[in-house]
Amino acid sequence: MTGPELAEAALLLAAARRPVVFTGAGMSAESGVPTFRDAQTGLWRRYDPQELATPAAFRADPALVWGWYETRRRGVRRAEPNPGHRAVAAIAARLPETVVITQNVDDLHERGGVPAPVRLHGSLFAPRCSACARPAPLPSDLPPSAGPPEPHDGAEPHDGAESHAPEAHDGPLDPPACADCGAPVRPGVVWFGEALPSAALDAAVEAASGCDLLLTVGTSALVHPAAEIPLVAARLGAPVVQVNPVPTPLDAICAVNLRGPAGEVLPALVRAAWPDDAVG
Ligand code: BJW
Ligand code: ZN
Repeated sequence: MTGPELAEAALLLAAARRPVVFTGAGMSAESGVPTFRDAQTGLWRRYDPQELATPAAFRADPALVWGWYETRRRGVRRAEPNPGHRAVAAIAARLPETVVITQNVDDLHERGGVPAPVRLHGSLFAPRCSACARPAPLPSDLPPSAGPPEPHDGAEPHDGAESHAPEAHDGPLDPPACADCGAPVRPGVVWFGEALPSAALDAAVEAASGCDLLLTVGTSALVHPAAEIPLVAARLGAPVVQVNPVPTPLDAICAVNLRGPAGEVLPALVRAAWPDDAVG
């Protein structure tokens, strides 16, 4: 990728000392992890993610919601960081005051070389009790020995075409019980209507308030309060550079819009910012 926009963004990145990289689901798309608003596949085709990612959905049908997250967690386990994740790590290595803020619940930034991103929406890998909040162990990733999942009310029959052998599970699944109080264990993510972890939100607002560049990557910027992080930076005068194949509500506040996939644009941006470095 080349062009005047890339050159302009590269100048901004090369001049930055305290950049914030703010990421959404598009960051992991080229790793094969579906974005939140992508159409669901397999058994999950008929469900709307916005309706599954709620406390009410979990209360109404814990097996449905737990099974959806287990399917996704296992998908993420099989995924690898893409060149975009590695480019973000290269920025953080070049500029040690970089803060990476992610809305993603996968672990691809960590595996891509950013050890401690600020996580606004939790993690697929930190289940906890839905009643007493005690952290719970992750279920084993071994395929269940009992065979295919039980049919479940309302779910489509599994036609086998999209199964992910040898990990046979892909469907509703009863959550484990808390070892302390027996209540169902829930995914350690932030659902609609729930407060974001205050330490993470505070860290994100502080970083955005003090940054000298905000690079937003792969987010539709539809979900609040996370979507306000780039706005905070812009309001305080930091240039905002966006990487996304399509327009978003952030277009208007961006100094540069780089239309393209993160896995191609970010390595090109790093190479253009520091042509003499062997990174990205
Ligand atoms: C590529 C690409 C490639 C593709 N390269 N790019 C203000 C206004 C309106 C509503 C609200 C408001 N404030 C709060 C609300 C309500 C609500 C909300 O925002 N609703 C909106 C939908 C209207 N917010 C909340 O409920 C939040 N809580 C809250 O406000 O609590 C108040 C409270 C305070 C005190 C006490 C109690 C309560 C919580 C929000 C939690 C969001 N959680 C989720 C689910 C996490 C678990 C899970 O994954 O299942 O987080 S929702 C979902 O959206 C997920 C994501 O992190 C988040 C953002 O999505 P993201 O990352 O932008 O993904 P997509 O799919 O939308 O977009 C992908 C983008 O990538 C696209 O643009 C593509 O083009 C692009 N792309 N390929 C680069 N290769
Ligand atoms: Zn408990």
